[in-house]
Amino acid sequence: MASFDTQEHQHIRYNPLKADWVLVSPHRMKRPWKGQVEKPEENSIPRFDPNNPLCPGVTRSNGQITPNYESTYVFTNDFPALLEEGPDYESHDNPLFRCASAKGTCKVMCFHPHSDLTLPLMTPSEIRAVIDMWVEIYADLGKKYDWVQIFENRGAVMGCSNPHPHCQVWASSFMPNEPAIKDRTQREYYQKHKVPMLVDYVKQEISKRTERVLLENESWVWLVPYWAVWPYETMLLPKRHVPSLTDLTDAEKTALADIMKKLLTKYDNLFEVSFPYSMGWHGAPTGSKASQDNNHWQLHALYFPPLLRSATVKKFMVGYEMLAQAQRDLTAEQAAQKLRDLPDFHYKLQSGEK
Ligand code: H2U
Repeated sequence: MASFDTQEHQHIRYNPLKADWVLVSPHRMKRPWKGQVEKPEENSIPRFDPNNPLCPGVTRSNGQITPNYESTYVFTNDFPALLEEGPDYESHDNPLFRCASAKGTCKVMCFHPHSDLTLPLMTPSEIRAVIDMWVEIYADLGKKYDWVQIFENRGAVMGCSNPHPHCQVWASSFMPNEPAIKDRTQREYYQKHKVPMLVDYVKQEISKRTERVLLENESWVWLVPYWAVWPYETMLLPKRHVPSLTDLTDAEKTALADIMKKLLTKYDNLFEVSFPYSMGWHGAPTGSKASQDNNHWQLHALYFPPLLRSATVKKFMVGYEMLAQAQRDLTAEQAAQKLRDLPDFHYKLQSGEK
């Protein structure tokens, strides 16, 4: 019997943040592939579309006119999943039929007045304006709500309905499932080891186990987490202990803009397509939870891209994933190698396109 090798032999890996496991099957990478590999035609997006309500000067569904903004622009979603007002209710008497009222607000944030620009094609100072607005919204909505979820769905394949560069912010009176689990696991780790889990994790990744590290600058590290599930899933983390977006220094925000431009360029270069993903920020909870000890929290951004083999072949989380647990063929280390080797100059700029 050959000795165990994570790049050759099937195994399960533990995600300490989510307290769950992923099945890794590297031997399946050797199977023949007869599926599509070609690159689709990219739809050209006009800089300004008089019918797109996210463009400056265009009328939204509710009749309001989007102002002639020149940087970022935030408005309340006309079709929000969470409303600020509603009757209070709580019923936990029957363990099978628990229910509680939920309140919140949903915002849409445009990154730039031009529809044909994505984050990697923006200048570092334009990206810095996006970061500053993220910090402002998080601080503002965090005064009232326990959780502020900033997220970007990029690409139609991720259900994004509008090509204009934008993200959404949903703030809620309750802690959603994903951060609630991470609050527990990080607290338990902190109590046991006296250091925040993700501070410890980053320290070990950059000092001892560099095979999953993709990019680093003075303040940030971009890596494929050991427990990644999606083929090219990554995390972006500060090097020092930073519980939330509002704890970032001016220099860290500038360094964040710089590393975001590079990492998003590498993502686009992988299949020479505007790389679809869902991304978002997780950090210390807010609202009524801001006064508790949140030192166990470490700020991090998560990137979940669905693409697997090419611009057209995506991974489906179905079958075994829905019924048993997540599974991947490409190892985290193989994905890291591919991403690391890509140029950090955008393919569209290489070919002279704007
Ligand atoms: P997505 O493409 O990520 O779904 O974001 C677009 C959001 O913009 C979507 O949630 C909102 C939609 O409800 N929207 C408005 O609030 N008003 C409009 O006039 C158009 C789109």
